[in-house]
Amino acid sequence: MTVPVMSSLTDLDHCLSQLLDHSSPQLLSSHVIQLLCHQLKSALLETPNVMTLQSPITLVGDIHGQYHDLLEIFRIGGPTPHTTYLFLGDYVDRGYYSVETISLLICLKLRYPDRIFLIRGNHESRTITTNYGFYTEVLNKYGGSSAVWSYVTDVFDYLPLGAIIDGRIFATHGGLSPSCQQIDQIRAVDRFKEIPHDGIMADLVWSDPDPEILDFKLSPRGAGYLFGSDVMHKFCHDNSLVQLLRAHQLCNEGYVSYWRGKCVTVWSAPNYCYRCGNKASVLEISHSNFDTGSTEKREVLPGQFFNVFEASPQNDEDTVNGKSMNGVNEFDGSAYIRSKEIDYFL
Ligand SMILES: [Mn+2]
Repeated sequence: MTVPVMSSLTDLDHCLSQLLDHSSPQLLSSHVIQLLCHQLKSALLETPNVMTLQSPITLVGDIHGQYHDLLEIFRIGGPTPHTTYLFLGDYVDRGYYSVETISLLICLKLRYPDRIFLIRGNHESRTITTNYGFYTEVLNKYGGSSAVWSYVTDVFDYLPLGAIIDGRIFATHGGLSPSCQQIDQIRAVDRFKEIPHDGIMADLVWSDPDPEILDFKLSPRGAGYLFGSDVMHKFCHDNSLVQLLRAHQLCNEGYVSYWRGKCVTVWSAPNYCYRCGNKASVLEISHSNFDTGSTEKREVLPGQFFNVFEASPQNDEDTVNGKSMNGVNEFDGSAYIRSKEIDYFL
């Protein structure tokens, strides 16, 4: 089937205004989302698995459908295209606004391709989104049709797996893999598919640092690995890197620094699931032209600033109401989350 391309910036600006210029965001039609997804897939086909990016750049961790908190990020971190953003994945599931969140990110990526960069998280997956909210939200918001879910999860297969910033910093959603010693091995992966259960691609989106260990250890999440100090240092050394930046784990203060800043978690969903009461942050990198010797006693590296923020007022409203404001009352998110035993871990 030939899908016409919606290429005009006017069309994109109209979509952005639907999402941004109303007191609550207006859903894009299923047909428009189909066109946007088709266009984004063509663009991402040309994008390498590991993007090459430069500072200044602002890194954003998990969003998980918390649309109003995403808008808060643009307020505190600067609007696009003024600020360049690298999003580290987990755009959907958990929160009440996965549809609006991913719609906005797709439109921004198409409108400002050199200012917005998106990589894949473990939730950018058909299996996970079927179980953790996005699929159900699409059914509720699009009159029982799963078409939008299908278009968007097709795009997920095209998202890159990581980025290298200033040639010195590696960014990915989860972390390291025992199957990957060289960044070139990530570059060689065929990423255009559902996230497999194991192997490099799975580990990149599922793994977590563990300050208590030295080597790799199976992850209690049931996918990916815990990685320790020795493997972290060896990976950086062997790839001429100074740091790994990642998301994927709830941080009460918005971020956590491991091994004197060698590995850092950025978490960008404040009051996660409308009940955790945590802060969130974005990481602003202004430069990375420090010498490695000068970083040894620091938790945060020179040129890096964690802009910490609290939940938006609308997040609080969602907490009070226990349900969304966008006509999805059939989908009682709070009950849904409870029924999953608040497996925040995922
Ligand atoms: Mn994750």
